[in-house]
Amino acid sequence: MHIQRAGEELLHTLIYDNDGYLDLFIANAKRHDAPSVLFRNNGDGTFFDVSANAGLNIIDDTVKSSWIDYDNDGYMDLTIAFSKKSWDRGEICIYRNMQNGTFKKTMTFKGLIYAWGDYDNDGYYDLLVTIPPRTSIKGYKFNMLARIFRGSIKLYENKGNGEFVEVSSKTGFKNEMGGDKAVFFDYDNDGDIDIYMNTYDIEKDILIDTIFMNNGDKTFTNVTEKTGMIQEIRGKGCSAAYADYNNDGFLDLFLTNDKEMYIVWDPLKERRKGQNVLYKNRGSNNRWVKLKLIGTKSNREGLGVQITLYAGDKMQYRQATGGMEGYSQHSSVIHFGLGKAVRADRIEIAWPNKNKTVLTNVSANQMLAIKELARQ
Ligand SMILES: [Ca+2]
Ligand SMILES: [Ca+2]
Ligand SMILES: [Ca+2]
Ligand SMILES: [Ca+2]
Repeated sequence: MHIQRAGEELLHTLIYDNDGYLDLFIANAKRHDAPSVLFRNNGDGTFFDVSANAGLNIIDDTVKSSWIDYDNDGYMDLTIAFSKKSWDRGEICIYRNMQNGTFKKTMTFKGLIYAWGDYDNDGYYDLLVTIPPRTSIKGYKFNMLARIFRGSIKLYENKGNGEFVEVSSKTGFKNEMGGDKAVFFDYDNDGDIDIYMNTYDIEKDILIDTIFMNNGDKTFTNVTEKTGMIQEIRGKGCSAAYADYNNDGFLDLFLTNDKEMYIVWDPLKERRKGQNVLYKNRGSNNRWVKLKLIGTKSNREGLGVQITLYAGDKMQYRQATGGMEGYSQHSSVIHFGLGKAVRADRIEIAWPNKNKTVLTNVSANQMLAIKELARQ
């Protein structure tokens, strides 16, 4: 494989044709004037450029791309965020995998940043889209004519029939100035995925690390103060990645930061460099279970695997994406919070090549390595 493209590129492996070999998608920034490219893995150490046939040779200004199977048909679909010069600053496009080697753009959402996660535990991934606020001119504090434009935080519920319904106000996102980088993860292990997000305080001119706790009833509550996160953020939030770095069963958070002052530019203020931050999760009495997937017939990393877990009266659903998330990489271990349950009653693992693994009565607070067994 020879890639003759310079500049910013976003590489993502996936299994778009479910043949057990990981393929490669590379998005490109428009200023480099080169299209995105999809390489099919031939399985013999070589790759073949299938971008044109797949309909993915796109020339546009890509901010982020990632793979998720939004319609649960077992084929990974592609999400791409493009930067635009409109008020909402971007467009998030969903390209559906048509199962025949081609992709079709099925949906477009206004916004710049996105994250996928099943917030209501119905087995379909929902989409969170954020737009940061901005000012009409730099140095707005010194110019009476300058205006501040609010950004937004929008949550779209996936109805499972191809329809997405906006539920932002109902779920509690209405007063924020806007959002930026966001990540879904169950920080308190109660079985409902929560959200980490950068939000803004325009007056103080700072970005705020914010945790929105999922209340389990389709609403979120800002619990940042309770979590003990530091509120004097040192810079422009760049990326967030979760992993249980100390193996205590609670997901921890690593944040990277660029130079401070994102929205407001003040010539009298020195732009200090942002620091990276590792937040250790203090945990609780809630229980958990972790899965490490080992593919044999499907790809070795288990990418594209769909996992459904039942504990008590709760169902949870995850897709294995290797932890890929735009500018950061989460742990690839599949993590479930179980709340007070002492076991998961049933865990169903659907591998990309249609093999199925079913586990029953799995005790809480352990990590299991799950090897794919060939169909009998
Ligand atoms: Ca799909
Ligand atoms: Ca859902
Ligand atoms: Ca939670
Ligand atoms: Ca931890």
